[in-house]
Amino acid sequence: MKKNVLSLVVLFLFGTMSVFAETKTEELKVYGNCGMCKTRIEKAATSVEGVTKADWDKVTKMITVSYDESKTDADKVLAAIAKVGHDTDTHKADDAVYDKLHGCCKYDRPDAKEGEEKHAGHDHDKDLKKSCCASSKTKSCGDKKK
Ligand SMILES: [Cu+2]
Repeated sequence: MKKNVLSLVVLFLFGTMSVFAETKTEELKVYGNCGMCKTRIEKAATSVEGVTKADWDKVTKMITVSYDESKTDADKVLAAIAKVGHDTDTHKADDAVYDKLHGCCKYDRPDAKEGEEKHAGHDHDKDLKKSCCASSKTKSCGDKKK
């Protein structure tokens, strides 16, 4: 008898959950540098059907996304973000796409190949970061592409 009550409670809980599960909010790791990255990442995330909110933090490198679970999932969101050049823990951006990013957006890739991504001796990217990414304002970077 007690078991029956318990399973009823469990069933009830699941029922309640599915009502609230329509919109799911998750925090996910996305690699990037500056305000331009933020714009690019959030634009990619919100372009996924079902995503209602996307907010990327350039300090923590975490994106908070809210989406309709019946329409999409975290995997699709991360895939869309990787497509515009930003690595995530589950999806890697194409090298070609990454290479086209603005200088100050060339974040340190989590799986950077030794000697290839990091040139010892000169540090263009560091200087760029200092000059164009010191400010959190998106425009300060000056989008040079296209
Ligand atoms: Cu950037």
